[in-house]
Amino acid sequence: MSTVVQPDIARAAGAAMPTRIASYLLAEYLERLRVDVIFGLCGHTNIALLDALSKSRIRFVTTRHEQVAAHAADGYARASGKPGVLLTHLGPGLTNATTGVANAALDSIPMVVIAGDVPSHYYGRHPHQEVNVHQDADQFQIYRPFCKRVYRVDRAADLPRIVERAFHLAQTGRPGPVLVDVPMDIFSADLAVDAFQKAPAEIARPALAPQVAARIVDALAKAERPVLYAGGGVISSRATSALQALAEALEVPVAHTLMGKGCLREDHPLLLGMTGFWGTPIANEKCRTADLILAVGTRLAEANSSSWDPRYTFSIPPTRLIHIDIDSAEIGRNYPTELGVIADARLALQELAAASRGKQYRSRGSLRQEIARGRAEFASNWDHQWTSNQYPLRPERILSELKKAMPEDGFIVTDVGWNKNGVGQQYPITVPGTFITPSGLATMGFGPSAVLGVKTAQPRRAAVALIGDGAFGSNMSVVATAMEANIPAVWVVMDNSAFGTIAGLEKMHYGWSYGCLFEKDGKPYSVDYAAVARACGATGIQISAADELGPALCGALASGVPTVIQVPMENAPTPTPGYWNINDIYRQGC
Ligand SMILES: Cc1ncc(C[n+]2csc(CCOP(=O)(O)OP(=O)(O)O)c2C)c(N)n1
Repeated sequence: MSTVVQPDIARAAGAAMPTRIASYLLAEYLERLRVDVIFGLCGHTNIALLDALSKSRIRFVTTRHEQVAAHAADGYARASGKPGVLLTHLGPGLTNATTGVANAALDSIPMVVIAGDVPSHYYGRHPHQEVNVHQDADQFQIYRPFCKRVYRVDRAADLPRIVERAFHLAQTGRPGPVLVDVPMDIFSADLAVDAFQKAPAEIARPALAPQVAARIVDALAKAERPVLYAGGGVISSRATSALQALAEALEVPVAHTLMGKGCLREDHPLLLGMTGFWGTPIANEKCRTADLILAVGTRLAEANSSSWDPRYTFSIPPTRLIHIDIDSAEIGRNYPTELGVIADARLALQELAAASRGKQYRSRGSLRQEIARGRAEFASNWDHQWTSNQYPLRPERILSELKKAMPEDGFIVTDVGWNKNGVGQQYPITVPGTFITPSGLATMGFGPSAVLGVKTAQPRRAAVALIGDGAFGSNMSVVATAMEANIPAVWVVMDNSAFGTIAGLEKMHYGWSYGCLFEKDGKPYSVDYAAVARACGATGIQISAADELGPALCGALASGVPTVIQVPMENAPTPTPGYWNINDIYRQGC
């Protein structure tokens, strides 16, 4: 009987092929994949890789909580276009990072998570921190619901193949996180010096066939009230120029999701704005009354679709829907679809733009005037607040000061709360990709940490985290990390002494905000976040009058020092022109 021997193992064991320790080979392989920064936190299971990283060109940014590292890796991926890389310890390290990795997954962000694990020779015996309640050495399964693939490396010889697969899968198709769970003995195993050879293949993304493009362009040209609807896929695939060319060629207005914001310059005459609960009335109305919508790179998810209620944002049918997405699972899920296309948003929109050049289309009548009027009418509800001197400040005043202080290509990183909803609805973004926000999982805690990754990816551009005090308070260690790693991020803390958005919701339905306010003995309780920043060696500024904010922002951006600007703010709700079904669910009484 012949014995089948794995060639890599045979080579590793044979005298002919020199070997080296796997972690050093891995670090060099990551360098060759152009990984230049890894965010993470140490543990006894991953220090072998840390030592290898210390001898590489890769920068390791140590955070003080794995959720921070995960969001930072996510922010880095969004701002660089490259996969984010996260390194965690086993058990509590991996579980601490779950929220950040799941958030990246639901926003289709490419990420490779490398986690240490228990020594493989102790699987199941409960070595220190093993997760084995249902199965031996089971920790990697914790990531299964939201990772594209979870790998546990059971043999050293598999490490090169699995790491290559992880980088391949994270970036191809619909991007997302992949877990590589590495038992610590495998980091220290011997591998043949040439074990890490294969690099992820270059991928030609799926394009749109010219005859399909001609059909779609024809449908748009003949439609009476067509709308282009752009999701985050348009931003992440860098398809905004093609979208603009298509919109202009056929004079079709453009609405967008939260993550699609920035798909057209905010002052473009064909831009309708964001749809849904926190959208704009003109975007909701034009989508609801459209005869044809071409949706690109969007999940048509609940918040942007007003809980799919046909009275508010989309009424499909009678509206016809053509939907282009990289993920076939998105097509036809929420609405009947006349034509679904699996394609990369940029390639598809480029093909459509080319096919639409010079094409005759139906008169759009007074469309541009209607858009201008609709947008101005809505803005008149709140634009007078842009100059409000009120103290605590109006949130709109904070936006206006930020707009004035920020270079056009600066990044605004939000969290959840007024910041996300208000920026999505009201802030004029003019450069695609400069609005970075958590949408799918919408986790509180994203903004303060993600800005670290954004600024690391684009050190020469401004990066401001616009966040609530709830979010900032949930992990203030970001300031210490910024100091240690010399990441001059700026945090603007919109301080309403509450989980304000939820406090407002509870107040509206139940008449009070029990459990949502920051209070001590029945009185508002406020943390001096600026002092916390100073305690970390960063700059901390307390705003005590509205006109102090502008100079504080300009100074912070120019200083090159991590800065926290604490801005007392009224808890004013974001206007909600759309609908959210939760508001029909709450019931009061016993
Ligand atoms: C981890 C997490 N917990 C809870 C929520 C629910 N939630 C949505 S908005 C919000 C309030 C956020 O408060 P803050 O950061 O102060 O911003 P504000 O609403 O006051 O603008 C909460 C708790 C969430 N999205 N994520």
